Amino acid sequence: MAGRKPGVIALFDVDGTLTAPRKVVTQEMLEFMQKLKEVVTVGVVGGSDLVKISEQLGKTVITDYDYVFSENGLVAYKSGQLIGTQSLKSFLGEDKLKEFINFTLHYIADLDIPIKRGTFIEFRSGMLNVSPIGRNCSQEERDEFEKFDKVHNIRSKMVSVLRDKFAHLNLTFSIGGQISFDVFPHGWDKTYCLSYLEGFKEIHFFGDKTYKGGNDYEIFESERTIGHTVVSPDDTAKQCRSLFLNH
Ligand code: M1P
Repeated sequence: MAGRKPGVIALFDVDGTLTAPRKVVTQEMLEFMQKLKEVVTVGVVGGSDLVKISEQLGKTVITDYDYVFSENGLVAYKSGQLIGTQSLKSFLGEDKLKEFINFTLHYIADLDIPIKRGTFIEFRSGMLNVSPIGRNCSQEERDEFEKFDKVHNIRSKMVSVLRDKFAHLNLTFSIGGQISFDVFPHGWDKTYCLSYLEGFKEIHFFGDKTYKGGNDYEIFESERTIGHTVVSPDDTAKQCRSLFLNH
């Protein structure tokens, strides 16, 4: 594409960076991203699976962006083509996986929280997503859980129990959204997607959870990226305008 800066990629987190958390991207942001694609390579890296990223960024997401990394890049697409996947099942093996799932479901069963719905563990390609309230709660119930969790620390207490109990499995627990946390092997955080970007000399990463413990922290801190902290999708567009569009 004429006018594109060679060797430069702008890589974006999804929730809180391109969209409001778990909400659909605005038309304005979509148009902005298309404009940005004229001057740099553009990629997206989310903790969610492709189904959820598509709900937020649109059904044509894998062709709209040069790179789409779902599950932190454990499932990776380039120009609409699948270029790599990682498997948690192969990494852990069925026995350890079952032990972890059984313990986690027992823990949730014993948890006294105001409401519970369904899908407490979502089994993804490279990770498990664990939700104490259950993933198929409504938007209102999701917002209520988030508030409740801020006061009662349901997820962080659960994570610390799981981290101790399964220390031997070398797992990372990442609280990136409102109602759940992701579980994957050490190193399978968002830095994983950088293995697909060897040819780039400048990798600009934009994310909102770039603080220690946030799910953008590792990639933000990586020596391979130039990290940018944003506070909202509008802030993302503003920072990109001044960095890449010179206004
Ligand atoms: O992108 C951040 C997180 O988004 C979702 O979290 P929640 O449903 O808790 O708001 C999940 O898809 C999670 O995997 C992801 O990290």
